[in-house]
Amino acid sequence: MKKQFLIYSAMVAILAVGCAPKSEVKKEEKTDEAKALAFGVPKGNKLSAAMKRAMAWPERDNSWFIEYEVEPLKGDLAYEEGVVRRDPSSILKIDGLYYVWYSKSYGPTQGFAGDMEKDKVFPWDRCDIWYATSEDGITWKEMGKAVERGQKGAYDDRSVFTPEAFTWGGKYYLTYQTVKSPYTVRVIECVALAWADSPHGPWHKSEAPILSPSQNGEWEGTEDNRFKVKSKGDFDSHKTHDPCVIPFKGKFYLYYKGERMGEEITWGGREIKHGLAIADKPEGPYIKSEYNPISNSGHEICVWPYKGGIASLITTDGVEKNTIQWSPDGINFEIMSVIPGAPHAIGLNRSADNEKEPTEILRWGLTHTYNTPDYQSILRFKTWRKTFHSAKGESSARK
Ligand code: AAL
Repeated sequence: MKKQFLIYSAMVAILAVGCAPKSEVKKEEKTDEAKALAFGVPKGNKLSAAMKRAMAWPERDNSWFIEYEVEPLKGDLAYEEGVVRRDPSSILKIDGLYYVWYSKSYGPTQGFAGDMEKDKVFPWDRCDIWYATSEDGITWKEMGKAVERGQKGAYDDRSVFTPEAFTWGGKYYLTYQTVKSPYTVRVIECVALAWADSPHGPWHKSEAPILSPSQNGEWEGTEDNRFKVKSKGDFDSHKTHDPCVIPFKGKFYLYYKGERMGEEITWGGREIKHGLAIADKPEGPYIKSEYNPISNSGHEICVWPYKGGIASLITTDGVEKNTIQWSPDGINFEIMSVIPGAPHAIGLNRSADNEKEPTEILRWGLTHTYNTPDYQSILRFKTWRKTFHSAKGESSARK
């Protein structure tokens, strides 16, 4: 038993040192006995399964834990009935002005019961990518279309949506989702790229998608039903979504969400995982990582560089939803904190000093909300570190 405990303790120590960002590796690791006492385990007691898990977590560090609230935007991005504005990109600060790109469409959604050639099947169907600017991140001025759907017959002729933005080498890049008409249930969704010399465009679109689903499952029958499969294939066999490129370690890391043919409900949510594809140049080619999938949960991608690695806020689906994770290499992520309810579809403020502390980049940013099932609008969120809990009227002072 004692030997087992020693082997387990060694594993825990390796895990803790291996996982923690460099700055947080304490010079002197506490002994397991000291750790157990710090957790309030009575001296000499055995460790329950829960306490073994607690001891395997990185050093008790509160800096990854946040609370948040959302507020409506003002100006052109305030909620407008009849208009969909959703899935904001990262916010770039250029010459003192904030820029955001987003999906925009008009009118109600009919869904999949009618004519998929003519109807609008989702709020993100029949979208173009628009952009807006702001001096304070609260009041926004809509500037017009950035990237439009392609001509009939093109790979992006039906909808271009869910953009992300980054800059590199003096150029501006947008990555986004594409769909070719008709927008059926079984249609594949790909990722494309556009680039420009100015945030105001003109934008040059990639001739073909830069990332596509693996499509290595097999549909059963010809009914337009995504649950009927002979085989499911990889985690991204059906759709590749929510692209976000981070320049990292001299390469370009494209994080994305994979949807699977024959998707099921697992762990109480949709069967969703994140993938990574890496390129030497911003325009690609992007090669899917041999470590894919790099998450077991999640939905929209929300990733940022921190302490030489990559942090990721995982929301919505899967057993690890509502956690912030960190990896030293952009691939092997460990849970750092749990964030109840975490905002979705986040557009991060890329001008933040994100090395200041783990969640500095989350101090404020953009998210979206469903005002009605048909219409969504962009909101601002703000977060703060959770540092105390006290009853009404009770002092929160510790000394
Ligand atoms: C979002 C994103 C993608 C999906 C749809 C629009 O939450 O995951 O963008 O395709 O919903």
